[in-house]
Amino acid sequence: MTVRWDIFCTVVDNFGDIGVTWRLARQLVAEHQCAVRLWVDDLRAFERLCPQIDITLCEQWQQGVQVCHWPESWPSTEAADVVIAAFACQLPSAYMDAMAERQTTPLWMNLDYLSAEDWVIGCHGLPSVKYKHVQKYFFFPGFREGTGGLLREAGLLERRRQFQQDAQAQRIFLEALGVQRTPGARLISLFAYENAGLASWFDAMVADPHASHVLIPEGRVLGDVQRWLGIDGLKAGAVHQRGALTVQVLPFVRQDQYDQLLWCCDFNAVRGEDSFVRAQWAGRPLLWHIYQQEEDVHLEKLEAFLRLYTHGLSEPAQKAISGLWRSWNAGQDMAEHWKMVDQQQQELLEHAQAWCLEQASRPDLAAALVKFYVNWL
Ligand code: TRH
Repeated sequence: MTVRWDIFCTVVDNFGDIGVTWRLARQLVAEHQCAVRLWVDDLRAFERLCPQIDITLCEQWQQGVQVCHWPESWPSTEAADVVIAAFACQLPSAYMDAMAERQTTPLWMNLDYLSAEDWVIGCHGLPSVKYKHVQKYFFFPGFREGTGGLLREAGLLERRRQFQQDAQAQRIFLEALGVQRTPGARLISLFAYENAGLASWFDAMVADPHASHVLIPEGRVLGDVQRWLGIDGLKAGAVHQRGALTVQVLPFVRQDQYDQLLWCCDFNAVRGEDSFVRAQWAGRPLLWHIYQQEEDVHLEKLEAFLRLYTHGLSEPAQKAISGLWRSWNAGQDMAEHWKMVDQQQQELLEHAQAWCLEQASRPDLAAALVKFYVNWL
């Protein structure tokens, strides 16, 4: 019998909430034959990643997923067999009643934020609160055994490998985005929040003996790029050159195209949660702009990930990548660390590939959720 899943997503800000739940919903349908309803409160954010979304509809089918606009007044609807509240979002009280009224109690889980901190292993899978007799459980994604793993679709690494070996496919893909790769230049993608360290990084690339071509999908970092270029009204399509650096603004692309963009690049600057994971699957060195939290708790998460990620690197490579990430996240000068990263390029590339394979040797998050459900039954 088909298992029915309801995934609830409130878009707090940015694109991570919908980015993660959309991937998960599709994967549960495609690989686990689940019937999935994805409840989203903000279809406009969704439309940016998936332009096929019709923002006027209450209900629509997209790639096998029933996408429902989370309405202000909740309709009477039956609860599913498995209920996922993404990132601690609050379910409608009428839906919670529907869960409690079901003949068979549903499995209710909170899909948490990704963190490499040690405590995650101890909390993953633990019971959380109860609503009437319905128990909620914590489900933590993560990088280590004992966590829920990372979202990774079947065959992803093989598709990536083929694409990365196919220079023509990459050229066609980039040309469709208006990118003529500067010959010999290192290709870099840049997706970040506002960052005061950007000017020093760009200055370093201008003066670099090695050419760089930076591709920037439209978004929050553009203000800093504009200030650095000394121009206004920067839009998709704009290309500017300063010394050894070419800066190009891209449109915000579809989510699957974003993956391919990461696969094309030699170095990816990413942010938040979902693009951070996808850059790891790209198997290329990366720079993470972590989502800022109150009281700087995000800095602990950054350090926890760095401890894991840099394990096994030589001391110079470890220093280079950690220094670059810390500077970026503090909005500080990037020049010295960028130079060091450049010197450790080969080792960092091999390390990124090894890290990717190590992560891919664990069960993926969708499979882990399904297994959690089967074990719970
Ligand atoms: O947008 P984000 O900053 O999302 C953040 C984080 O998830 C953060 O942890 C969370 O608390 C906050 O949202 C509310 O970064 P993230 O997670 O990388 O999500 C971006 C999504 O956008 C990801 O699915 C990739 C997608 N994307 C595209 O589809 N096209 C693009 O052109 C780009 C740049 C991104």
